[in-house]
Amino acid sequence: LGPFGMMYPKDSESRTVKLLDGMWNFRVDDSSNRNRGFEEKWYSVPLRQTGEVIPMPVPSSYNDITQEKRIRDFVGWAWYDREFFLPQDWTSKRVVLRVDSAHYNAIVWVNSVELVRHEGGHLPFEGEITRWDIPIVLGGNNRLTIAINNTLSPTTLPPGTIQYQHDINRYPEGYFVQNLQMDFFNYAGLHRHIQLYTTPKTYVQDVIIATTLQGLNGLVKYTVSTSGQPGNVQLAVEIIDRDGRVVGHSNQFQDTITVGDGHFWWPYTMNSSSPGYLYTFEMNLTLLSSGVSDVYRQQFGIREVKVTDKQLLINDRPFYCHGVAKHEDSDIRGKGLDFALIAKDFNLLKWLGANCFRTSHYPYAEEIMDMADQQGIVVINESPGVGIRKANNFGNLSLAHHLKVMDEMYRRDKNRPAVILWSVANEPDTTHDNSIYYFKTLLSHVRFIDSTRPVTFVANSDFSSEKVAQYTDIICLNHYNAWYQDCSHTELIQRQLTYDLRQWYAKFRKPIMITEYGADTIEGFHQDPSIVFTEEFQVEFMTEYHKTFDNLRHEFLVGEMVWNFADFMTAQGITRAFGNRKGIFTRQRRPKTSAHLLRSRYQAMINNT
Ligand code: GCB
Repeated sequence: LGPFGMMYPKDSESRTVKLLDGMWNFRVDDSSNRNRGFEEKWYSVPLRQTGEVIPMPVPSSYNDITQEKRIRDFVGWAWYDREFFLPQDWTSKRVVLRVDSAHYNAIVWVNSVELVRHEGGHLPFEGEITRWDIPIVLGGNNRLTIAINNTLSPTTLPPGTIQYQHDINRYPEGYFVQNLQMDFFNYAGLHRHIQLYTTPKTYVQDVIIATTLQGLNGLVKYTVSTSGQPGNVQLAVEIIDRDGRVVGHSNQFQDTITVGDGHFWWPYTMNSSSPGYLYTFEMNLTLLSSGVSDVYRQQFGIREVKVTDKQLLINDRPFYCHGVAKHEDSDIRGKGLDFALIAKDFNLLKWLGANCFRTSHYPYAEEIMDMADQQGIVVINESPGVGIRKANNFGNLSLAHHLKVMDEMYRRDKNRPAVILWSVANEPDTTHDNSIYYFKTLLSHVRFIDSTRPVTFVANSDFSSEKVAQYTDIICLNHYNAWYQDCSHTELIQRQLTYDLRQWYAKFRKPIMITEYGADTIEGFHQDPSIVFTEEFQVEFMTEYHKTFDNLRHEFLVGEMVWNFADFMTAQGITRAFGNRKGIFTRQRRPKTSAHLLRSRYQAMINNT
């Protein structure tokens, strides 16, 4: 996992955070070999970026910002740079640059020297800029350059392919397109915050907190790792409740603290008076020779997740997930982090009465995960392993990268109470023989690094040919009866869905969750009797699914999630009119009729729990 725990940068007595959000310089490298930026060293300080650079907001996807198709649909290296000032009084500090998300491959330079590289678009990475070989200027300006490449290949996550066209009568020389194996636009850019933060030279690197319940008490087992040697440093740990009371403490790097009569972390639908209760785990590390301390405060919740053969239990009580599958997606900013959008989406989740969402189909921003922790919204945390369908996606290179991504996800989100389930992939071809070794290895690896949460993948295979589901803890299924099969025939939904789910249960004997069901619907389209794409059809379609869910809920069904929370952008194609329109909200978050249907269903469920 590397030495660092990827703790989220936070201000404290010993740490300062400086955000580098704002307008950066930007250009795409659309030269014929797509390599001009490296040949001309666009990262080098005296040259900076040559040619025309344009202002580009960070965080944001770059695709929808300009009026140029070549930028929207660009495939290759895009270059960002900016200056930043380093205060003189950071002299005795360790200074780290953290990139919360850069899609997909990224190389970072500080003052022309390469700082760090990273593969993967949805997880943070960082590098220490006070490293000996980086010529930083304290009390002056420095230059930061980040080149990102959004090309998806058979070994990236998500995978994709580059298809060259060799017919020179019909295509110009070297013509290629990026083919996707997923149903969302491949937005690219510096999608989340870029931050600088300081720590003392001896600092807290990471903390892993795992909780269990013992009657009314919470057992908080933790491991703190630090850059200092045990004999040279002293650690003080305190657990502090919401009212600022110290309810537990220790001086050990590894220990179990009992929090008597603890406030457990509950989903808001299971305990509306005190949902999402978070404690603070405060670490104070002192270097004995100098007396310099590092202070870091990590939020956590006391809760326990268990799975039986037909139930999902949170704190030993059955939990039924009624929620949505989402995307990070909106007008103009694409997948760019936006606090207004985050707040709006959580307000809409509450308005609906949703108690859970899936991070389909990649890890979401940490700021979104924080809201889920705080508000008691349960999260199925999904990796970017979407569309692993071709035989060459099951190779060793793909697997090695997928294992690394799961490590990075765990490293980032391990202490989040909201995360109750890891999903390693969405709709892989698990009827393929090559998928068995791939997924057995992946699922057992995740169980090995995290024994406190169940693990799954999201399937859309037929129960009869499924080869991997037996290795999961919960079966997650996407079903599109009366949409992709028997289109428009809502009268078949109950029969087909009931048959299928019972077969799945009979074969695997594990709880089942429906992680997707939905129908494309254009707001304002109406017809009675309903036809596909109308608001009436979406309502009728969902109503049939709901009847089935209600029948199976008391047997083995542990959750339902509509596809999708909101309309979202996809690649252009003849089946997608302005993107995927299965949202119950429009892309601008306006409710379709179906949102009202779901709201009355979910609100009634809350009142019955
Ligand atoms: C699915 C995929 C999702 C698609 C959806 C659809 O099964 O998991 O990414 O967007 O179907 O609408 O086709």
